[in-house]
Amino acid sequence: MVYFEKDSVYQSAREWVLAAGEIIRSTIDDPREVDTKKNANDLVTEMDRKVEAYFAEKIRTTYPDHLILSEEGFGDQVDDLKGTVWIIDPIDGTMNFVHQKRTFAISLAIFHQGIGEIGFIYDVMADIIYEVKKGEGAYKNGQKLAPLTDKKNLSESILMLNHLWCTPNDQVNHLKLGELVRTVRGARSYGSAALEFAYLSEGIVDAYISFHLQPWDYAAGVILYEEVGGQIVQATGEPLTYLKQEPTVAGHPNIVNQIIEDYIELK
Ligand code: 2AM
Ligand code: CA
Ligand code: CA
Ligand code: CA
Repeated sequence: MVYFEKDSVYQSAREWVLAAGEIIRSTIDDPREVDTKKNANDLVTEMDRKVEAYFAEKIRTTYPDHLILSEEGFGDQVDDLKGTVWIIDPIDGTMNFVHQKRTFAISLAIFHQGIGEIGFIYDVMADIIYEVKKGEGAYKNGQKLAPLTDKKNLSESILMLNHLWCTPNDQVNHLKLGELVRTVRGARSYGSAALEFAYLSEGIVDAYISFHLQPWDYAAGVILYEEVGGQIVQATGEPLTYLKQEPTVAGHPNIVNQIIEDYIELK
């Protein structure tokens, strides 16, 4: 049995998230080289790598038996969630970071023996930290987030989505997107999956569809959102695996199944 000292791991992680945020904030206006990854709009900067390297160094020094699953290559090969695994996106919303210098987040989750125990989503420029210890409440800057109690209809919901889903793609055979955006009250696209989960957890938006999320995009978000009673599943309705890219539907429990059954046809 691997010993897991939740409170002290939590305190370390929180300290590192805030410190990493300060590194980003203090250099936000510096000139910046932008590289591309899979395509011309898939951006990455030295800061993405620097922040991830910062976490990797801290974790490996302090907790040498923990594993890291992360976006920019400083992590480990992680094939299952045995032991303690840190799932990290150093900058979620790199395009916002580069173009808008706001609305991006550090997303950090800690799993122990397959269970999401700790999550942080840090809106760096707004200095807003969303944090959760499983079973002990979800918080936004120290204020406890209320459970999602009111019943929700799709017709009075705000839906978050990526505009690319109005174009053909290789995962979804048919998304009745026109019908869906007509049914909901409004649609939004913030460009940071982690912040979109944070907004869901605050209850200021009600649903989110995304068909290509990686574990580091959603790991902290799932822990936070489930703590207030939100639901996040694959577009098939199955639970997320945290180990591969997967289509994701999140929302108020009243409406997740309705979106999956009435509006999405997977390939
Ligand atoms: P990133 O900024 O860490 O890459 C933008 O709609 C959201 O989708 C962001 O959370 C972004 O994370 C993520 N994203 C962008 N491109 C992606 C890709 N090719 N695969 C998975 N997630 C992606
Ligand atoms: Ca990226
Ligand atoms: Ca991301
Ligand atoms: Ca990222």
